[in-house]
Amino acid sequence: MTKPLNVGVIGCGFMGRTHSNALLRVNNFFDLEYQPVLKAICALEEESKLKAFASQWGYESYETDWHRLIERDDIDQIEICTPNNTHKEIVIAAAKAGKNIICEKPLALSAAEAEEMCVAVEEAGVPNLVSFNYRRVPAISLAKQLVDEGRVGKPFHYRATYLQDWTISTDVPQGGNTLWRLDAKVAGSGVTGDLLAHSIDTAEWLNGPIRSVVAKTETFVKQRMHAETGKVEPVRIDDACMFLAVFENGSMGTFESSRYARGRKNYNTFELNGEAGSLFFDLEDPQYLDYFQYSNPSTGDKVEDHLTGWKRIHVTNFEHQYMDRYWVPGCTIGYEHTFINGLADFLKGLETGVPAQPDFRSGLRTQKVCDAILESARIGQWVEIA
Ligand code: SOE
Repeated sequence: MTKPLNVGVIGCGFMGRTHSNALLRVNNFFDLEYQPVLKAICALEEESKLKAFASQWGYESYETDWHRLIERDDIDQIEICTPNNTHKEIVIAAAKAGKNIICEKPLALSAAEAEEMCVAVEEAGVPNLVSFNYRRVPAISLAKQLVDEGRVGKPFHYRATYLQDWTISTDVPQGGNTLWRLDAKVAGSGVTGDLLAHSIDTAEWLNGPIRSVVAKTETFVKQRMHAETGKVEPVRIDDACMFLAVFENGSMGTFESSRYARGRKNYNTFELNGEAGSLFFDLEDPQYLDYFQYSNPSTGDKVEDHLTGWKRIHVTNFEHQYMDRYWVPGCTIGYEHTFINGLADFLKGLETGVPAQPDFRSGLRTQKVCDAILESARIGQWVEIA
């Protein structure tokens, strides 16, 4: 017998859809004690649009004011899919009301805000998760497993890129629907909070904490029309950011992110080079993890010979994390499944009492690194992570 878990989702854009889909599908694929019920969708939308969204995704009701949603006794869990500048207030209210909370990334506009949010959920004792969905790509889970098994060994280099190209045109306005990502007041930062936050979360998960960074940011288009005011306004987000990092384990990192990399749509890659082996992943080819083995992790003996080379692992076997829940080996899953997998982990955490990660406290790390990057770009010096 499953237990119903009544969910209210706030936001009905791109992320509102990914979360709605996960809520609908999770029990089809995972055996879980809890069964989400799509109780209410909430957004600041025209009523007709909201009604259409509710009916398309099967929500029982809709709300136009998130305060009202949080006050409702028939809601157990809140999922926050709204612009970044709204996260803190919603989280604090939802925590006070005793709701479980899943919040989209980046958790907050700054580490100071994120700290307040951590305190709120910890004082209220409510389960919480930051939705860094790429941890739930099976090939990235496999990378984590290989690191934990010692197959990379002592790490030397971590190299990440996160490239897109959708803001190159000077005609793209800032502000409003989806384009709030270009408005610093709403997004907090540009590629640093939006894209590098993903790269940092993955990097720290695989390679441990970053100790210090030095960064350079650039804003290529200095002014854009603001969709809400109709006026041309200065652009204050970072369009591109490059930073160097030193990890606590002594390895060195390079990170590059841009929304001006013509032809790159969601090119999120990483490579980790260690003494025993190397790993490479590319989100535009997400079914594969590339692995180079130099030595045996248990004996340390060199295994390199004339057949040695990079191995492309098609991550679709039942042995690969999450893949036994889906089809048969060789048959792939996609972007939307990373949200289903994340929700399944969260619901399992409710069941077992072992919280899914990254919870807010762990997500705060990424926020601190983002703050340090922006500070370093501002002062032109290395900055230690607080
Ligand atoms: C930005 O274009 C964006 O939608 C990010 O906000 C998401 O987090 C990323 O996964 C895809 O790109």
